[in-house]
Amino acid sequence: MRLTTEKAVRAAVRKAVDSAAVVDMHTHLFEPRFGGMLLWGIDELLTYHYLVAEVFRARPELTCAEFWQMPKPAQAELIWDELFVKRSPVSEACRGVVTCIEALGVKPGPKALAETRKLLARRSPEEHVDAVFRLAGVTRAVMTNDPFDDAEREMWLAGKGPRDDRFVPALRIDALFGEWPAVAKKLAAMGYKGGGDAAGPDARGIFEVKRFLGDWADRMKPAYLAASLPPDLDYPESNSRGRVMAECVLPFARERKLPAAFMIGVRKLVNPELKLAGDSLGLSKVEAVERLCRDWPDVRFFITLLARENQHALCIAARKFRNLTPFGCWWFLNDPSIIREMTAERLELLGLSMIPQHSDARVLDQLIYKWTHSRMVIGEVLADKYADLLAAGWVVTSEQVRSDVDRLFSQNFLELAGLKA
Ligand code: HDL
Ligand code: ZN
Repeated sequence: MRLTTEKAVRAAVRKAVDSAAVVDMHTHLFEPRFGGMLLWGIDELLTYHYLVAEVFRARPELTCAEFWQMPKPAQAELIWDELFVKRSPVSEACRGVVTCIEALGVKPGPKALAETRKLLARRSPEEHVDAVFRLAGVTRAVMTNDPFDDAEREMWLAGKGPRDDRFVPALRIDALFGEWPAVAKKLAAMGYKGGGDAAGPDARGIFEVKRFLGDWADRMKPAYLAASLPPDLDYPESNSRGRVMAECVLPFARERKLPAAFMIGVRKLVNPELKLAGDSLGLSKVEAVERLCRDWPDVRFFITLLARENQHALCIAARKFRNLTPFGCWWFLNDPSIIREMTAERLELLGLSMIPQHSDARVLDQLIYKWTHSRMVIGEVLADKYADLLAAGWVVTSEQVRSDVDRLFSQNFLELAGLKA
């Protein structure tokens, strides 16, 4: 239907965005068959590492050691008291908990922690997956599956069922990019015995890394190969990481037509006491991303960078290389003010050829808030763009808006990853 007024255009965009089925291309969620590895419920929501970093700021005298030795429910109660009762939950991570509680049907307020615990105590993980996927409007969530994690490896080797195909595997390979002697030790413990030295794997080592990747790709059938990498990543590199990248990972990705999803810019554990909350960011080398895309034109790269200052250059790099798809507002960028800025520059420079968001959810319930909040902001930015088009005299129809929005929230990823709709 043709939309002839700005009001009608904005209403159509809002409707399309709020009802779009989402394929979430990067999460840390697990199918219920993985048991306790799937985190869900209010205590997990409150002890999410984003909130842990914030509670230490509210309680400067509380030592990290004291906090970590508290049982999880006590940690949750402390965070609730400091960030939700004594103070208004204005941060994005805190507001997210409020959005979840409200969506789950509990009246937000000082008593909501107890209420939500009571509500969810009656639920099975499977029931909660159904409820949360429905509330979040998510149809599929890509997991982060790390064969170097002992517990997870055992789960995959045991092949416990039943599979829930709303969860899509992704083969996480950060560990391959460490110093080769340590990498070789880990691989040898799994039966992949390759040689090499500090400069990286030798021919046998290269063969064994590719055999490892092949075995796990056969086992997991991943949507892509995934790795989070530090800001100093360069390409090419004459070190262990560079040799594994150029001799193992990228040739394997090309042979198997598997996309590579690289998340670049994390500086691990700048404050080790905070554990998962202790990571920070750094400026990445966008030129390295350009060289990767230039030298491996048959590999699809999904790239997200952690520094706000890298985002414009990443869009320009994507204009130069069609095998580069920027995705998501990752981690410290997943805040309304920055999502707005990143979405506008991506639409202005890349049109609809990008993936505006992923949730990075670690706790199942987070799908609700991460997508509710993102739909709100992305929808506003999109509505501005269609209003501009209308003002320029373009014919805007609700059908075209719907089709465009579906590209952004699901189709782009499904097509580029070669997944069935
Ligand atoms: O490496 C990653 O996948 C990051 O997303 C980290 O998991 C990070 O801790 C995170 O949770 N970001 O949202
Ligand atoms: Zn992540």
